[in-house]
Amino acid sequence: GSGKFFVGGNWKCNGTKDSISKLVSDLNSAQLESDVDVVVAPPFLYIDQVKNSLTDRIEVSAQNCWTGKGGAFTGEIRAHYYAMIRYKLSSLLHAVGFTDFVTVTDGIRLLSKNLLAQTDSSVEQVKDLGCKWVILGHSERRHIIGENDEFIGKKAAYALSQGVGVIACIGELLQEREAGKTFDVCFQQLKAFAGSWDNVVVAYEPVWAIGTGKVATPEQAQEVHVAVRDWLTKNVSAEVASKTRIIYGGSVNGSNSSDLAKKEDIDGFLVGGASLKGPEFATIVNSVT
Ligand code: G2H
Repeated sequence: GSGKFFVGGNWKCNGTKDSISKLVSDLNSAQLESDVDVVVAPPFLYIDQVKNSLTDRIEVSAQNCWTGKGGAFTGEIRAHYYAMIRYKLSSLLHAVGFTDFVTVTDGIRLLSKNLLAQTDSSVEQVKDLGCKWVILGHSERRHIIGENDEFIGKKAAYALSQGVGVIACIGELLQEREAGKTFDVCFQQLKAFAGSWDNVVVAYEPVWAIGTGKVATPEQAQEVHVAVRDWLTKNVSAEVASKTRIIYGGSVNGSNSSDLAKKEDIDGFLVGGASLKGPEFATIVNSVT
């Protein structure tokens, strides 16, 4: 493997003040192997609570961020995006002759259905809360919310420019795997993270393994991790390829993590469901070999 083992817990949109306080106290009392970078990514609304109660041993990550600074966007966690989309769509609707308020508003709602469901927070705020990392390109954002490589690439470049590390997620859909396109898809997605690689951890998360209980076999994961490392060698540098952590995500749990961790190119995990249970998450952290 490369560098220090890295395990991230992606809590996604789960938890309450109470359940998060329990999880934090379980994590605080867990015995964690010292040679592992451990990071958790709470929902935005709970980052401050977590940051104020969690041991410094564990770093905190945001689950998303915006491509620039915040500003005048009442009620939004995200910054510019909402306003930009509204502005573009309303100009478009005006241009094609819809001018009354209700039609324009409904039109915007319809056209921007997915885009408006975003919760991008400014990188400055993410940093201010004490987050060292941000998860970008997660398949739930790509495939449910509709984020594309270009947009993800901009977010990554901005986060890195502000000194926030990026957990860069890539991974193929089942039909892409079955069509033999796994490497192509992953390379395409990697390309979007072009730029500085110093503060990037690549998370390979095959979409068919996410939240499905259908974990990739150690061999399947290893095969893609090797391909990612080769891609880095050819397209960035041998040094970056050997230093960059490539972690696996998708239905990792306390029972399958140690077999995966034995593989040469699996440098850690991004854990969803199983990261909501402190003791199980600790088991995964401690599967470092
Ligand atoms: C993949 C993973 C964490 P889970 O999304 O990012 O989630 O472990 O629930 O499959």
